[in-house]
Amino acid sequence: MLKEITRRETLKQGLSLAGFLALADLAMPALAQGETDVPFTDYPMNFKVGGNGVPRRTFDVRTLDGLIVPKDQFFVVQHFNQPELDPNAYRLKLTGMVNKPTELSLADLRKMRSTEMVVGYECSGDSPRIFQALSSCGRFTGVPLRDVLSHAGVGPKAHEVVFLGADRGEQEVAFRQQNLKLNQQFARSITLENANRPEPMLAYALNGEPLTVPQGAPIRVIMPGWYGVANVKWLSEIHLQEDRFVGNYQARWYRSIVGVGGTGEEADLNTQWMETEVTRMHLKSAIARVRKMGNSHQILGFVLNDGTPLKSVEVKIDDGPWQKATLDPANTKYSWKLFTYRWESATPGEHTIVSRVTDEEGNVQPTVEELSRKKTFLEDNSQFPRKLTIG
Ligand SMILES: Nc1nc2c(c(=O)[nH]1)N[C@H]1C(S)=C(S)[C@@H](COP(=O)(O)O)O[C@H]1N2
Ligand SMILES: [Mo]
Repeated sequence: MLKEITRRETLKQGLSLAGFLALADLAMPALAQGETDVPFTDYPMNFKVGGNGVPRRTFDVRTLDGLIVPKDQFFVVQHFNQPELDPNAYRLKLTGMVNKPTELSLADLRKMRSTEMVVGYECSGDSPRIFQALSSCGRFTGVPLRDVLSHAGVGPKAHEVVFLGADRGEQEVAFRQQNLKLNQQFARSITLENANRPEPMLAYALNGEPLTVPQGAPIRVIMPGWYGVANVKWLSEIHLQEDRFVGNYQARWYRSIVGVGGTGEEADLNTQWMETEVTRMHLKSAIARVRKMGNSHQILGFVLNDGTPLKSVEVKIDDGPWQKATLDPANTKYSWKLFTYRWESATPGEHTIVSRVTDEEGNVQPTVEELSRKKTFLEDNSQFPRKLTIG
């Protein structure tokens, strides 16, 4: 817990990059003949996960090269340890308001109807600050969550589905003047309504291979369209209850505080402070790489969102107009959505390029300025200007 407090303090001071990342070597991707990547000049050229005691892995978006991130490059984040569960002894418990308390082995789950989906997601702490390095996309295979729930039978009063991970650690839990140090399992919840949608799954494979231990083996939750924190790894128990679950990582650690109305000054009587849970991903686009191809440059980037169809992705060069980018036809509803823009006759010198995405419900990716009323750092989907020099 000490390291998390330290991180929170660090973030408060705006030194988050140091908390997340440390400098180290990382290989750049191979390119086709005659193509070269134009390096970003505002980027720490080499970076990897900071120590902090908890093994994390970042994905260098400059290596983006298709919808699927290789399994050994997919980003990894968690709060506690990475428990190694024996797949033969593994049992998923279904407890609480179920018709019959049930234990399912890995073989039981693999026998059930399987589903497969390309899903892209990011940690809600991902942001331009850390060069979007806590995001990835892969093909997950598993069992639809609602099949597992109906197998155990959902009791008539159940409303809330709580997922418990096998990982545990000390959490500092504040109650008024008390500060309790509790050793607890990682736990998150969703409503029964969300659990019964067709997409959520209990996954056992990524890109066609069994999950590794850091990825939550042998079974994890995948909530397509949601921030990473919903995807509980090392799933050991699903608990059904009537009331809302308000655990530390549900109701307190993962929330945003945004001022609405008035001036947005902290003491302003006309500003309403909205405190919301971290659930579905907020609409984001980011430029990942710029590749010189013959006489033109290709700008490649990705979009992450909740699955709402997109209206447009646009790219702006310096003070020029917003220009339409092209979405990759291989994109799927819950994948990250790749886009390209052909930049013709780029003039030598320094340039700033930025992308912006709009969905069919009229949501537009905000600028940093437009997000300034959010007082907390999670869910930072602000536009991400990049700098580069054309030779
Ligand atoms: N059991 C467990 N699951 C967890 C977490 C955790 O600490 N414990 N962290 C969550 C968070 S904050 C994120 S962003 C995602 C990261 O998933 P990944 O490591 O597969 O990329 O896992 C989520 N699932
Ligand atoms: Mo996260």
